[in-house]
Amino acid sequence: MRNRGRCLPSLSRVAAITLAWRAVSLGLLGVMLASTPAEAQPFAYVTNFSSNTVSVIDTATNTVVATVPVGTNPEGVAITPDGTRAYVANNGSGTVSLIDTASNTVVATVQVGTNPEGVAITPDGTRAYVANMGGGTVSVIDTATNTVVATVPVDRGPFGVAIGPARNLLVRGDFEDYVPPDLGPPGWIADLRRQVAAKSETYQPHSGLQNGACWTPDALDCGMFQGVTAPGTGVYTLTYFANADRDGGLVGASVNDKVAASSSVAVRGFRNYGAMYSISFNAVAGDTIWVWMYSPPTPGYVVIDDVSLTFQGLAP
Ligand SMILES: [Ca+2]
Repeated sequence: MRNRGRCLPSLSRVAAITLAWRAVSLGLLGVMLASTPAEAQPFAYVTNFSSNTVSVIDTATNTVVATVPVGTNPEGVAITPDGTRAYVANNGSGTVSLIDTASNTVVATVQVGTNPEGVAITPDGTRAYVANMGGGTVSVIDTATNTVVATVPVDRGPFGVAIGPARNLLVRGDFEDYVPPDLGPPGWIADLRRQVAAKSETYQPHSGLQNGACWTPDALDCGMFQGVTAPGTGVYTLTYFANADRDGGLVGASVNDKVAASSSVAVRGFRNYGAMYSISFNAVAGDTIWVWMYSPPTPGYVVIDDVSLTFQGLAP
C-alpha cells in the first residue's frame, strides 16, 4: 500500500498501573483462570502471610489440594494467562516465587525490591509487574528469563498493581460513527487508486449497526485503509471480523509500505462472520503501520467490522 492517508499521532501503549488500594487481610487470593486438561475447574492460589506458604484450592470441590512453601510473608499473587505459573510476592524476603501450577512446586525465585506486595502479569504473559512497598519502586520481570529487566521508581509505598487491556490504536474500528456510505478521515479511508470506493453500510454489521464494505456488481476492485504511527517496538496484533461472497478478499497490515501480515477472507453466507481473525507482526517505534482491506475485481462484496490493532509489547 502506498501512503495516501494521513498518519495518526503516536498513541502511547496502555499499561495502567494502579497503586491505590491497601489490603488488610493476611492473604491475597488469585484465581487461576486457565484450567489444566485434567481438571474442569480452575484452582485458587491463596498466599498465607503468617505461614510462608501458598494454599492451592480446587474450586470444583473447594478443598485444599496442595500447600506450597514459598518465601517469607507472601502477599500478592498472579497467574500467567496460560495458567502455567503463579507469581508470588514474598514481602519479607524481597523476592518473587514462581510456582509451577502443574506440579505445585517452586521452580524459580526472583530477587525484586524491598517488601514486594502486589503482582500483575501483562495480557500477553511476557512481563510481571511487582509493586515494592518498601522501595517505592515497581520491578518488571521478563517471564521468559525470569530476570528483572526494569525497575520503575514510583511514589512512596506502592502496594497494588493492575494492568489494563491493550488499547485499540485504530480509529472507528467498529465503523459505528460514520454516516453511510462515507468513511473518514478520521479513521478508515477509501483507497482512491481502486476502481470502486469503499464505504460504510448497515447491511452486515458484526456488532452495532454498521460495518465497512467493498461491494460492486461489476468486475471492479476496491480497498480501504488507515494509518497509525507505531507507539513502540515489538509485536502488534490485528484482530477483525470479515466476510465475503467470493474469493480474493484480503485484510492485512503493512509497515513502512511493506506488507507485514495478511490473511484471506473466507467465503461464507450473508452476515456469517465466523471466528475472529488474528494476525501479528513486528514494528519499530515510529514506523508507519497501514491496516488495510482489499477486494478483488470480481462482482460481490467483502465486509469487515470490529477491527482492532494493539501493541503487545516486546517480542517474547
Ligand atoms: Ca460495527
